[in-house]
Amino acid sequence: MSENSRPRLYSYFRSSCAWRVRIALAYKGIQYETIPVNLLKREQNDEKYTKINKMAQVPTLEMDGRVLTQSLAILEYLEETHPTPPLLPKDPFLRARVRQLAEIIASGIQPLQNLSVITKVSDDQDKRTDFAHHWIVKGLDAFEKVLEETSGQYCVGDAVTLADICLAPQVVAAERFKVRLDNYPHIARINNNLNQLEPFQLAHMVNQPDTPDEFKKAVNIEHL
Ligand SMILES: N[C@@H](CCC(=O)N[C@@H](CS)C(=O)NCC(=O)O)C(=O)O
Repeated sequence: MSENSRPRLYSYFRSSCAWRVRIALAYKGIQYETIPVNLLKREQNDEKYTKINKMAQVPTLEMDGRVLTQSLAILEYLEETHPTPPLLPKDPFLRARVRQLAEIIASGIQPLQNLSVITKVSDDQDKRTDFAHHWIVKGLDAFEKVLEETSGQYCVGDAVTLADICLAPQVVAAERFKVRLDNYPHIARINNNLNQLEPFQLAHMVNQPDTPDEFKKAVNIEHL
């Protein structure tokens, strides 16, 4: 890996964590190569891959001759190395608000819907869905309440931030676990606004090199 080569993102089309990084890369106009890691085929556990990602998860980003894991750490790195366009507000309190919202999803929801967690919960698909559903509802209830105070066009005011980057993939995961958005008017409204933006469309799971055909057909990209 040379310092000047194009960044390489180890990604899975439906992974909400890899999806966050895809949005940030697209938002900041950084060209990159996707290296698919098929989570259902357990490619994340391949010995070669766990050498670069000790948690056996996606995403992993190879950039500037170095390797980074953990999506929020990667997002912060991209923000610091490519500050324009920004994904954090200037005001320290609002920056904390953005991180507060991002953490609700990244720590409070996503780990509890993650493949390796729900497969430990039960062999029964319905029980797995119930488990993930419970935690998604708890987290989105809290997220929606914070949005009552912080949101404008997007999660915090009228500029896209890391909170929005966490939200858009989480909404799709919520729908997958049968959580309806009717109870979340702010989340639904903001998600709709985000889906109009090109970086969010480029990063969407239906638009990836490893997206299976049935997922490409399932969503009409023009109406994202
Ligand atoms: N905290 C990590 C979580 C990464 C993570 O859970 N990735 C999921 C996909 S969203 C994964 O690779 N799951 C594979 C598995 O559970 O075996 C991050 O934000 O990058």
